[in-house]
Amino acid sequence: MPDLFAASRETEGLSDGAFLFPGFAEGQARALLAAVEGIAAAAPFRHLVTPGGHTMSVAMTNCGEAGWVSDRRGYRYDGLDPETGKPWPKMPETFFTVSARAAQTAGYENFVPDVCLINRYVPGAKLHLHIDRDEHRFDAPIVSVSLGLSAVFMWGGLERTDKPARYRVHHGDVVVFGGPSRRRYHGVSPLKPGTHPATGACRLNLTFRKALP
Ligand code: MD6
Ligand code: FE
Repeated sequence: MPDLFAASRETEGLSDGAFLFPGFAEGQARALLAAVEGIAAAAPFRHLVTPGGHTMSVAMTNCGEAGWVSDRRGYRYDGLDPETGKPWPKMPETFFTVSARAAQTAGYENFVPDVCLINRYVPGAKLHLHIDRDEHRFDAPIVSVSLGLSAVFMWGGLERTDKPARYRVHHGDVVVFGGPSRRRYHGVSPLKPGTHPATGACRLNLTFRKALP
């Protein structure tokens, strides 16, 4: 079958210190998805409530030493899952290897994440423009792996009003951003309906961070 994406499936520099690597994690996708199933069995996906009282359309869970959570009190990293009262599931070995390899390819050596936030999008789910600002370590990049249905990733600037560029992210694509791009606004447009052989009718996104001091 001809590869209709061939022309655009090259590494893209998004901005200083930020890259999109098409298909970078495709070979590990099955293993990553199997691991997500195990994590979700112990720490189920849930729709968090924002401090403003809105229920997020994206369902989330975490693994690692802490997890990103939100409620009426605010956003934070918590060592315990508030739903179960237990620590988050351990970060699987494949998560460390894939994220470190991607970070290194982007020029960030020795990336060892302590948290992986797992986002699940069904059709219509979206993520408003935001900055990832709840982590302690802004010297470390964030590595983001897309699995399943494709989505439009919005890549903004340092101000909320900067008009974002739009990139389609597909199954196995990896975005790494750090350095001068670490505090850029970004988001995900409402997911279009569809089915993907690996995930069915959803998109999963793994974001690896160094969140703890
Ligand atoms: C997503 N990603 O792609 C949402 N944050 O589903 C993020 O919010 C994100 O992709 C920080 C770094 C990379 C990301
Ligand atoms: Fe983010």
